Amino acid sequence: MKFAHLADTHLGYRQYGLFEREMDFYNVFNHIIDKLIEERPDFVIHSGDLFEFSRPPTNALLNVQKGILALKDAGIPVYAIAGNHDIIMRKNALPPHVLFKEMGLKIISPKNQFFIENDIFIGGTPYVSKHQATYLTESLKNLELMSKDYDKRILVLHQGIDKYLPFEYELELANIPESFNYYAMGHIHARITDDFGQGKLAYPGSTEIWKIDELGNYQKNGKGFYMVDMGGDIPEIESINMEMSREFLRENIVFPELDAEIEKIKNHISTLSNKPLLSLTVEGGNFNRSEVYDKLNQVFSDICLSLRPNFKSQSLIDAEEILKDVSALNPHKLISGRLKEFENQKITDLALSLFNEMSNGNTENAEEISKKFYEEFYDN
Ligand SMILES: [Mn+2]
Repeated sequence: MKFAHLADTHLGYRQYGLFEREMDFYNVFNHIIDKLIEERPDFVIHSGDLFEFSRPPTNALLNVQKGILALKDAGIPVYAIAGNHDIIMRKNALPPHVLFKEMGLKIISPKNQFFIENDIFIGGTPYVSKHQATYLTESLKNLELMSKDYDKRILVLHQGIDKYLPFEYELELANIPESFNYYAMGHIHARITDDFGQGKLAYPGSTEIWKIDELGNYQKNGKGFYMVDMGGDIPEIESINMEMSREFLRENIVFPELDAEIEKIKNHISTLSNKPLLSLTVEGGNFNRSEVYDKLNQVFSDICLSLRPNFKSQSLIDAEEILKDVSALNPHKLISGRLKEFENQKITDLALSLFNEMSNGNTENAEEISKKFYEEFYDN
C-alpha cells in the first residue's frame, strides 16, 4: 500500500511579476501529475497551498482541473486540505478546492473531517492561525478519538510546528496526538522528515522555489513529492525529485573580482537550456553602485530571466561592524525600548523581525511576516 504526499504547489504564483515563473509552477505540477500516473500510488494527499491565492487565476484552476481529471482517469483518488494561501480566514469561507469536488477531489474540512481509504483513516483540519490554537488542539483530540479503531492512521495538516519553525509556528509538537502513523504536513517549504508518534512526520516541501531562501534546502534535499509505503510497521518515505524548469542562481561577488566572476557566471549560464534567475550580491571595496548596476545589467539582462542585484560597499560593512560593537546603539534594544509603551510583545516581535529581514535585504520575508501578522490579528 503506497500513497503519494505533496504540498505547497502555490499554483497561480507569478514570482517577481514574471509570466514565465507562473508557468514554471504549472509545469512542475503537470510533471508531478505525469509522474504520479506512472508511479500508480493507491491515493494522493495534497497538504495545502494548492493555490497561491484564495481566488486563483483561471489558468491555475485549469491546470488543477486537468490534473485531477487525469488522476481520476487513472483511478487514483486525491485527498486535500486548504492551506493558509488557499483560503481567507473568515468563517465559512470556501477554498477553491470545492470546484473540483464533483470531479472526485476529496476535501478534508470541518464538515468532512476524515475519509477511509483501503481501511486507512485519513483525517485532518485545514489551516488555522495561531490565535485559534485551542480550537486546533481540540479538533486534533477529536481526530485521535475518531481514528482509534483503524489499523493505520494518517493525520493531514497545514501548519508550522514549533520544532521546525520556531518563530512562526501555530502548533506545538507537544499538542499533537501521538497515535497516528503518518503526519502528512504542509506549510514549511523545506523538505523535512522526522520520527514522531507511531511513525513518521513529513513535510514534502514546496514544488518550486517560492522564495529564494528555499534554495539551500532545495540544493541539499531536492524538490518534488514523497511516495510513502504504509505496508510495514513504520512508513517508508521515498523522495521523488522533480527537475525545476530553470536554475535559481545566488552569487556573492567581492568587488575587486567582479570581472572575473561575471565571466564565470556567464560561462555557466551558457550551459543552461533555460534562462536562469540571478540574484547577485556585490560587496567589499568602495564602488559606484550605478556603474556596477549598469555593467551587470548589460551582461545579464538578455541571458537571465531576472536579475536581482544587491550592493554592500565597504563603508556599509564598516558601519554594521560599529553598530554591532556599540551596545548603546544596539538597534534591537532601541526598537524594544521605543515599543514598550504598547505593552504588547507581539508588536515588538514584529518590529524586530521586520528590522532583521529588511536590514538583510530580505524584503520578501518582511512582506510575508507583515501579511501573517495582519492576517492573524486583523483579518477576521
Ligand atoms: Mn505554502
